[in-house]
Amino acid sequence: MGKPNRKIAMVTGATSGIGQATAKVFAKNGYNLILTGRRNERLEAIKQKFSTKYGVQVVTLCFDIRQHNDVKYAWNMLEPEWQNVDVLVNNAGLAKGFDPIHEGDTDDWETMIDTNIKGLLYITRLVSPNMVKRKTGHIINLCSTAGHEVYPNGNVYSATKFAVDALTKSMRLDLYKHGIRVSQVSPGHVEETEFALVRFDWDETKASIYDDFVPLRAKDVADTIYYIASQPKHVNIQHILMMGTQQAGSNFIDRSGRKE
Ligand code: NDP
Ligand code: 8X3
Repeated sequence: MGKPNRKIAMVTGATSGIGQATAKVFAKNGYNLILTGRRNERLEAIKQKFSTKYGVQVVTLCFDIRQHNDVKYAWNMLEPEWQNVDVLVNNAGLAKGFDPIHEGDTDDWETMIDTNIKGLLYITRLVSPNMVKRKTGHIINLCSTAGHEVYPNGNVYSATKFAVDALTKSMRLDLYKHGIRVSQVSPGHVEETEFALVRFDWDETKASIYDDFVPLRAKDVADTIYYIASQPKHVNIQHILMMGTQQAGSNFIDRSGRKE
């Protein structure tokens, strides 16, 4: 891949859902892309589609974000010009399981902590030094309503998103003096994603959680992320908390039917 001649957006977890929709909106707006995920076939298909349709350059990095050495290796394989990321969207993440604390699966807990907290940190640690060097850059973290309030059986997932909220705030304190913006988006339920399927181990019945109300769509969140990224340089939108109209909080959903 040659030298990029326009701005670069790096989106983690771009093989599905919010990450894929975010990659698309940045591509539509002329950004070159670095896209990450574990499913290489999907990454390659998205690369092919976006580079053809939008005329942008796309680099794919296939790794498990929990494996620090693999993340470092992939990053170090990038040509130096590609390491000058303008916008980093820390999106890769997941919920696994929906059990009360005394019945929780500790492997699920490890997966969520390693992905949502440690993975986000590994990426940020690699990408942010060049932002500091260049005195420019924008980091946008995917939090959740679950990062601000808890709900029954949400325990460890919520804890990881409370951690993301703390990291967004503390990253901003560390980086604002270097001209770097740090922002966060906290959506409620979002369909057109694999989130519920992953949480419930691909059990489609259990994952049918959007049948009786209209949640946000992946594109709604992607457009919000792009809105944050496209403000003038002196403006930092620190946080957007967003839900579908039929949701008023983690524990308040109007499930009386989909009001399209
Ligand atoms: P999806 O399951 O559709 O997408 C998750 C993405 O994260 C995939 O691209 C997946 O890629 C990637 N990912 C997961 N685990 C790993 C890993 N170990 N290594 C590398 N990549 C990984 O879910 P969403 O789009 O909904 O989720 C995106 C973010 O939004 C998450 O942080 C989630 O917590 C947050 N969120 C989601 C909400 C929702 O209701 N959907 C609401 C609020 C926040 P691959 O499998 O190819 O590795
Ligand atoms: C995803 C939204 O309510 O399932 O972060 O935790 S919720």
